[in-house]
Amino acid sequence: MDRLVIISNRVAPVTEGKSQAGGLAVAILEALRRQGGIWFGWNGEMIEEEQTDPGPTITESEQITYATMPLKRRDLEEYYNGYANATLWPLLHYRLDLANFDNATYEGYRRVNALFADRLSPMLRDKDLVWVHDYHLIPLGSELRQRGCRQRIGFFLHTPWPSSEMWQALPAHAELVRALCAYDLVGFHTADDLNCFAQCVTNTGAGAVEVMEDGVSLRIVTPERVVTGRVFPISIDTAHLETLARQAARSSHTRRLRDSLVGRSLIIGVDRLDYSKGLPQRFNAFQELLERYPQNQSRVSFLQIAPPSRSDVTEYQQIRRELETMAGHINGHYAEFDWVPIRYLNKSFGRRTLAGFYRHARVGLVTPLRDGMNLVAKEYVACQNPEDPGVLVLSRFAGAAREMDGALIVNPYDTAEVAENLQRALHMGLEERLERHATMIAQLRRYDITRWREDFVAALEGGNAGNAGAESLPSIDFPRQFA
Ligand code: GDG
Repeated sequence: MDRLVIISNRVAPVTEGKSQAGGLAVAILEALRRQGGIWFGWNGEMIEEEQTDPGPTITESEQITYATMPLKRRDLEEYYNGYANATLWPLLHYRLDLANFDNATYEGYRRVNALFADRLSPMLRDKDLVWVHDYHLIPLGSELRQRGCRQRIGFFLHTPWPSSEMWQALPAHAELVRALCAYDLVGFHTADDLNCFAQCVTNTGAGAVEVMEDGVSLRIVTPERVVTGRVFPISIDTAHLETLARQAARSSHTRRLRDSLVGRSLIIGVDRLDYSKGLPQRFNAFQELLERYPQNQSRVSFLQIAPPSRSDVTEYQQIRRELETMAGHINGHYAEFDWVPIRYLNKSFGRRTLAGFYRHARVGLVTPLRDGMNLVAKEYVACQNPEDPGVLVLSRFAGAAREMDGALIVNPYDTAEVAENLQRALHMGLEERLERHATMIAQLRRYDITRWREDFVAALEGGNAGNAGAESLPSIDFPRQFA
């Protein structure tokens, strides 16, 4: 088997039992644990301008070779906090109002991508399969090509790809689309994302787009190469989580949670603290539930776990303050001496503990305003007791809504609708819960994280004819212009 080399902004080695928040890190780790390979990227450390860059440090653990390097203060400020998280992230999540367009940060973004390419290219062997992850590293493929790398290089985007109109607001929009055309394979979570990307390719004249015979991929013909664009809906390690949740049902943390609820129903939310996750709207919807259906007062508790992320970016500091205030108001207004409606926790828990919490919760509440996929939705389903499962209430704007069709699908902006569906979920009979859970767990067993990785790697290996796994995907209605 050829060597798999994975590159992501942040490399996060995780030792068993230690908590890790963030979908990309969770997914890459699951993927590499099975196949082995190299994981290249930033080690999370910052060095000062005058310090000499020591280059990548190599460590090995559990079949995985970690090649990590520190970044300089200015690089981090411009590339990571700046262009990646204050320009691209909001834009990719349809938040033009929050996007900051600044040429200096774009230069920093290009500089760090070039630096990654400088450090990585000497490590590559001819037959390596190179897999670049996420919006931080869009230009890495073209930087590697400029350094003579002829390996097969794939790119996967973990966020949504926005409409072409939205994307064009970015001054560097055409340049970044052309940069994506330096890859052999470009993967997205959903057909909508792929279609929007293809539209951008057409509008910018970066290539000619055609639908491939498998019905789920696009062929993008550019003067330099033929690029495949395809849908790979990311998934979870379903079997592992099912076992973990079964075991965790008896753990001391789950017992403590259960005891603290004294028979009340639990609604759970688990999200990185991020404005894309729709947390203020979710808090409002929970309040609406208590108002519209007052019988839930003193009977239902809402546990929201929200580990802070990207706390150097102003918008993340603001949302944190906003949520603290909201939780304070709602609790101040409704709490009783023996009941607090919202348990709002800004910290992370181990995966086993989370699995036990998911299993104990009657409702999984996942209401992002936009989300590439949302792994929490899938994890919640996998952790349920199949004989007495809880109900998933899921935003229509999460990629997961395309697959999790047994969920109650809601519009996260519609507070009343979310409240009604929470009420419905809390009172749903066993038969309906069983039926809804069965369809979703079957999909998660069929298409798990291993399958996702194997499909991507096979498509990357197989050249443009690679259509591995295509039969397990729903066929896509591509717009006529690509047919
Ligand atoms: C990006 C995209 C896409 C959260 N809190 C804790 C914890 N987590 C874990 C969850 C889950 C992961 O972090 C979060 O993944 P999501 O998919 O929900 O969201 P993002 O972090 O925004 O991920 C997203 C994903 O990449 C993969 O492509 O689905 O759309 O935005 O696994 O369980 N884990 C632990 N403790 C916590 O407190 N252990």
